[in-house]
Amino acid sequence: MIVALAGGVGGAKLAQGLAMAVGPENLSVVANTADDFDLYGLRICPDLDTVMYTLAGIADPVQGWGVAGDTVATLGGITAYGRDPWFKLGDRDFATHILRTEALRAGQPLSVVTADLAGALGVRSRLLPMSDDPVATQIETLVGRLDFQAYFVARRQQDTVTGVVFDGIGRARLGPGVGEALADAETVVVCPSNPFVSVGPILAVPGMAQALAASPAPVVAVSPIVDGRAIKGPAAAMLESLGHDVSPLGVARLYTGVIDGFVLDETDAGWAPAVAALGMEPLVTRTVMGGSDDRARLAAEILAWAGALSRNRR
Ligand code: FO1
Repeated sequence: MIVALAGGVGGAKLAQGLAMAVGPENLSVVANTADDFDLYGLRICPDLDTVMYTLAGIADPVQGWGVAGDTVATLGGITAYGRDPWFKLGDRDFATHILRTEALRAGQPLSVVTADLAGALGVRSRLLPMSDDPVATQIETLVGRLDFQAYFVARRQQDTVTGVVFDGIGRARLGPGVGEALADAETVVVCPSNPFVSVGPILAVPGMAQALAASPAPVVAVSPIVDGRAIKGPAAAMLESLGHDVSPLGVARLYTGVIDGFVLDETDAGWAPAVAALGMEPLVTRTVMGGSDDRARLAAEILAWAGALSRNRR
């Protein structure tokens, strides 16, 4: 079993590549749920949905999130009532949130609801929420503490980030199946997702560090920073404002003690010796993923390399 730890779009792309490389049944994806929030009375789980739609082959290829070709009639109706449609939910996407909310209200845990929704869309990999318990990322900024999606979408990541808080993390338990997947894993891949707000919450769930440490698998991470920039989103700005190097090395340092190997883009080959000096094996390759060929090639390359890595993180 291959286990991927994934946030949103970058995580979903590599997860799809891994599914293609090893067969979807041989992949479990542990997804961040700390971006989840309530809107219009519905439970929205952006990272779970981004991974689910991507693995189902129906994700919007341009945005990376939402459903390809989705319409926005419902949002149009909401706008007609004078509300600001600040979070773009397509009509088909609304169906996911409606059914999820109905099942959660009926008492089903998020892990069960997610498995049902993903299964109905034909996803054959296991999609595991990091926790069934609610955790909410809050971003400390110069204008005060903001809910994650207020920072990320409504205010377009314009605020300087001074801290990140995972509200509820102390009470959260690992999602069902997560510990078992890690115990069975051949390789664990930390996807090229934001280390603070996508991977950070997953690693912060009580029990996760122990489960990773106890896993027999090598743990490898892929840099979300290429040539000094984030592939997508605010990772570079966060590294800078939180006092880290805006480089693959800055990311690798955050994973010290957690990972055995670190994948850098070929444009960042010069950082490989410094990554190796952290006690991690570096792999330099082309990490920027366009279409499915790129995703499958990168995934296969990572797995072939990681399979020969020794566990050296402790
Ligand atoms: N991201 C945006 O930048 N703007 C949006 O309006 C938006 C809507 C949206 C709807 C459903 C969904 O599953 C994801 C959506 N995202 C949107 C992406 C999401 O906010 C972020 O990618 C993650 O939360 C960060 O990983």
